[in-house]
Amino acid sequence: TYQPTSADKFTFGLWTVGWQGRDPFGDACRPALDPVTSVHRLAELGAHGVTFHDDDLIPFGASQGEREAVVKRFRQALDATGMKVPMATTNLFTHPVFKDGGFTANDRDVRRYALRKTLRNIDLAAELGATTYVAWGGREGAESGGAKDVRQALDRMKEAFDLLGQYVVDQGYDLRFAIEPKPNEPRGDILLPTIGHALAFIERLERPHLYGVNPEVGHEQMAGLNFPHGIAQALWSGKLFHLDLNGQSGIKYDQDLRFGAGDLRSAFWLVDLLETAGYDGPRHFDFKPPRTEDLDGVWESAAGCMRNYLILKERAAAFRADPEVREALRAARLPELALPTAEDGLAGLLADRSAFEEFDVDAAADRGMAFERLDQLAMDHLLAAR
Ligand code: 3MF
Ligand code: MG
Ligand code: MG
Ligand code: MG
Repeated sequence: TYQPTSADKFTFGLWTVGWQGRDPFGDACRPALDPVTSVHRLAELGAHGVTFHDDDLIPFGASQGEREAVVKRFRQALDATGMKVPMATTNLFTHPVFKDGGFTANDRDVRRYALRKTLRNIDLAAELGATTYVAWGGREGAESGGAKDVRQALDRMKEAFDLLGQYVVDQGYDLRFAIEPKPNEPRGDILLPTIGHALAFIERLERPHLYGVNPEVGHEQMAGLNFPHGIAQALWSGKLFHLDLNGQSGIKYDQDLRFGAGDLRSAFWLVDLLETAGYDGPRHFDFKPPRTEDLDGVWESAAGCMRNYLILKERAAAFRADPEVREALRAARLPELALPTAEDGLAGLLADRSAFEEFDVDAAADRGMAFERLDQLAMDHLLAAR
């Protein structure tokens, strides 16, 4: 019946259902949503939890008293519904002070402010039981070549993440960081634009084990990249700490469609991968119900994200269980890819005449790979034609 439960670990950013529809060309077209309402509505729909930027929950510039009152009410909603907060993050992009970035702004005072704003929300994240802290550096970048010394900006980015890591260790928090790559928008070019850039950056940090990635479907697709392939490499690296599920149709602005909309074939392979690779973190949705929708449409869109995930999970499981698929996988020699290429070692490889001197190159070149049959079986399962 595709009815989600808490065990499915579906989570939503407060900013997703709460998006009022403000875009570069148009004003808000929906009322502001009280985070407490969102917690209750999402719980009713079967979600496991919510996530938030500091400013989604506590209005920017709120006094200490206001802050405490907001957190208290929010906590009560969590307690009443059983909803969790597995992840939190910082808004270092909305206020004009961050127009040239947070951790890598040319202005040192802005960088120090960005770090303090982040440290403050890390305390709240830990207090609410979050174990992942996401960092999306949407304003860390440039529109023109001379405006940013990228090597120095990366030094400042490393400095910021090392300080945050030190803080978490000093405080004894059970919290790891997940860097969210995006190639562009709102900056012309953003630093750490793809999963691969982020993975390489992490290895330069003082405590690499504390940092992973939070890849978003649409962000990689904006760069023309294959999202399941990126997720596979993140998993292979032990770095898939969290992810942002949504939908995107090709290389264009960040569409944030509900999960399953956009590139459906990619969504199928993504769910297949997550469900077979042992990923047990949240299935987190970072989408935007289109501006055309009223509040009913917002909840319809949120429910659709979860429903589509569960449908794809069922379709992917049917694909894997189908005996014809197993035969097709064998015909496509997937089991052979799992074998080491030279378990006999370099000496064995060099001594093996059948590997080179006597290798029948033409016969090997003539072998078909039978991938089209395999892919059609996947298509049949995806379209429920089997
Ligand atoms: C922008 C995003 C961000 C991040 C968010 C999470 C506002 O394209 O994807 O959403 O996901 O900052 O931390
Ligand atoms: Mg995101
Ligand atoms: Mg995004
Ligand atoms: Mg997006």
